Amino acid sequence: MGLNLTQKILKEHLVEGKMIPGEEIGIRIDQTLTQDSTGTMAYLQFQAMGIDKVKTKRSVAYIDHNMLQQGFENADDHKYIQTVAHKHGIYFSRPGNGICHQVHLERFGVPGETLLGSDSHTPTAGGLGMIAIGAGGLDVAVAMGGGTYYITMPKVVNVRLTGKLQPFVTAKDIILELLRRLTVKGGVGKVIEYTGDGVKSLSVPERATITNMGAELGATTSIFPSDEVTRAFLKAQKREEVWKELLPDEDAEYDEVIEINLDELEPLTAAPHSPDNVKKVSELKDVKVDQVAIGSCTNSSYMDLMKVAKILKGKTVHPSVSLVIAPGSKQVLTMLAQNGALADLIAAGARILESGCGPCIGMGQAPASNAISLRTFNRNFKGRCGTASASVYLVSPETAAISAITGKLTDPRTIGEEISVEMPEEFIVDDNMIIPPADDPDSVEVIQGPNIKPFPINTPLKDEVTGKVLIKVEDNITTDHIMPSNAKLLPFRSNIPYLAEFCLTPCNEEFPKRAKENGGGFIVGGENYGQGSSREHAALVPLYLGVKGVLAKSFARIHKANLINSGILPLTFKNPEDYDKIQEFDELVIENAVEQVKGDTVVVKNKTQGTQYEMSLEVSERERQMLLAGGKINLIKQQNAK
Ligand code: MIC
Ligand code: SF4
Repeated sequence: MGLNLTQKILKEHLVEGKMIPGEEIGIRIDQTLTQDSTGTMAYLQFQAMGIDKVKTKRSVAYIDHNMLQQGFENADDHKYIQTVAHKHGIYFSRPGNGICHQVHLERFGVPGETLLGSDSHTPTAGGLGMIAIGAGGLDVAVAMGGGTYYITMPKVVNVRLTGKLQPFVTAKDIILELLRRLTVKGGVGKVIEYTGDGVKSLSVPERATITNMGAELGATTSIFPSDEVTRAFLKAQKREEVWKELLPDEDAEYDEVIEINLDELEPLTAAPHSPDNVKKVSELKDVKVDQVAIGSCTNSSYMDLMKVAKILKGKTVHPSVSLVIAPGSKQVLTMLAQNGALADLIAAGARILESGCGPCIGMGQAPASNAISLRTFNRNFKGRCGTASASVYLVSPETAAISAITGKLTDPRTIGEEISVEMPEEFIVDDNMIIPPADDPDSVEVIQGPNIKPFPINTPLKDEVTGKVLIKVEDNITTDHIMPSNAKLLPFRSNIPYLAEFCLTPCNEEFPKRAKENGGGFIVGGENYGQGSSREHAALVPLYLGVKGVLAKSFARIHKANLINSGILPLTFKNPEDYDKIQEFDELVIENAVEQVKGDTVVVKNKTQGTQYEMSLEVSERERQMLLAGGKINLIKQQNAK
């Protein structure tokens, strides 16, 4: 039986386990990336491991998220990351050089290699034929130290693309179509592998838009083959030497097959407040727009912004619209500047932001009260833009640009004139904003400013785990609910005690107070609890507040791993009706917890109601040891002591 591309790359990197879907496997990691809002924590953890130099083929630290610098905090973190990277063999991408995923695609990604990143959109590099996975900072720290990365062997879903995109229908619409069909939890436990004739017509940045937003499906990762299109892209980046052809075997088997005929697609949008609330743009009438934001790791490539520039050339942004554009990288911005497209954007009235995440993570450009914002980004969770009453629609750059002119959500096909942008034969390559690791690491002093506080560490599991239900929340709670991130809070990513004051407050303002007054307790969640980002703060902050376990209908992959790394029990209701019965403030107890956690079923007694719930503990043997030890760091310490 032939292998699909996912299986081929995983097989080549397999260190432990059998490649049977559902079983845990350990893989070797070739490359890592961090960004600044998760990086500080990751490097503190790396330093705590006492390893001098990273053991990966390539590790890169990016500064792209926390760039507003309203106080000293972000700049302190930047300085810490720069010096720690310099000392330990890590490349440092300076602020202004661009969004980690865009720059990694341009300058570092290698087909066939594995990449682990402390950001959920790391799968972007799957557009180059990498197995690229998002994880919590601690897992990335371990991988930098040469440690194995563990995942559940995924099922591989084959998305066969046939036909060709029609004018003004884009890669964004392909991934929105998939989100429409599969929903935000449809990809959990799966890798999405793209094949079919339609693949050939998609450039690497277009493929990367699709693999990027595969994160919103909850997928482990997404991947495209490495073919002549990939070669041309790498050649244009002056990196052809890293190219190799990587295709699935002709008789490859897949766990599931989905067909998408590109000819039949039309411009789509994810309406508020979820990336899977997908509608046809043509069917939404009279959506008046207040803000249009173009950029993010999904849609900020040279090709994307050139299309936007062509649409805006000679036009003026509608008087009621504020248009902001954040180019994905210094390379993109330089090229737009040199060929005059930047002048067209500015002349049309666009507000140009520096190359970084910016409004995508609420770092500035919060829309007005009750505003409608069209964004080329990947997440439209309520409040993520910085304004709780605003409504965000996710769209393609073409739809965004046209709508910025008309002032309402507009199907770009209605403007008539077809635009074409050719992939450049050569990109402007200048890595002067990437600082290589020091030749003399001993002379490098790591600078750790006062904003950087120690992170909490759990204690080994106690035999009796008790506490109240501190909060009960619905399905699809995101890490943006658990640990909100915006311009006010992002500067405190290295300050867990401060962040704790905001934990789960979008769901209930009282949560931090309740947790403190009761000395911790339990969280009850619905389906897909913890979807979204990789931020381990969504586990570290509950840990700091004394949360001992989360009882949910199901969990998102990265968040579940982060809970386990922190020694917090992720328990799944065996009988979903129990979710309906359990109430806030019920007093829970897990008796004989140590014994119970050694098995697959944990009985949680509800002392208030005089009932009990059978919960599944769906973890590997290795994860079980972590839960018993009180988290990954404790387990590593125990193992080192032996
Ligand atoms: C996001 O898009 O939510 C982020 C900000 O990039 C996060 C990482 C973080 O919270 O720092 C992610 O996607 O993992
Ligand atoms: Fe940055 Fe937004 Fe991409 Fe997250 S999703 S890495 S915040 S651009």
